[in-house]
Amino acid sequence: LKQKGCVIWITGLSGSGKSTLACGLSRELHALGYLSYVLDGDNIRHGLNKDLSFNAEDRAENIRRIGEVAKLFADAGVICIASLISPYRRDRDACRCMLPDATFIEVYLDIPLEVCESRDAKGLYKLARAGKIKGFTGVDDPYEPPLNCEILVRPIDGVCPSPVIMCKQVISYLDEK
Ligand code: GGZ
Repeated sequence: LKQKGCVIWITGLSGSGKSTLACGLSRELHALGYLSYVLDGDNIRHGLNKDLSFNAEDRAENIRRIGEVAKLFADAGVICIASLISPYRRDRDACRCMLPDATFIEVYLDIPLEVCESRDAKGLYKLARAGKIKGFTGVDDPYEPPLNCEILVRPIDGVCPSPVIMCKQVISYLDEK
C-alpha cells in the first residue's frame, strides 16, 4: 500500500451531512487510488452496536467501539472514515488518544440546527419536537462542538457548503498533509 492509515472522524448533528460526506469522500479517495472504509453510526447501530440506546452511556459505548474498530482499520493502513453524531467531546477525545499523533482528523460539520431540522430526511426532528422521540440530539439532548478540530465545515455568507465542496475541503487538507 502506498498510503498511511488514518481516521477521518466526522461529527455533527443529525442532518448535517455526515453520511453524505463520508460516502463522497470514500468515492473520491477510491478514484484517487486510495483504500478507505466508512463506519457509519446509523448503519453500525443495526449490527455491531444494535444493543445500544441513545442515552449518554450507550452513546459513549457506541463511540468507543467505533473508535476501536477505526483504529484497527488505520493499523491495517486503511483510511477509515467514521461518521457519527458523537455529541460528547470527552468520547471523541478518547478516540483521538487511542491513535498515533496526526492520524485522527476530526471534521466538524458546523451546520445550524435550523438547517438540519429543515432537511429532516427521516422525519426524526418532527417526531422529537412532538415528544415521540426523547433525547434527540439538538432538540432535548446536548451536542458539544469540538474545540480544536482539524477541519471546520461551516456556511459561508449563510450558504451551506454542498457535498462536493465539503469533500474538496477534506481532500485538500489530506493533500497538504
Ligand atoms: C440522535 C438519533 C436518535 C437520537 C435515532 N438522537 O440522522 P440519522 O438519524 O440517520 O442518524 C442519527 C443516528 C445517530 O446515531 P449515531 O450512532 O451517529 O449517534 S451517536 O454518535 O450519538 O451515538 C439519527 C438516529 O440515529 N437517531 N434516535 N435520540 N439521533
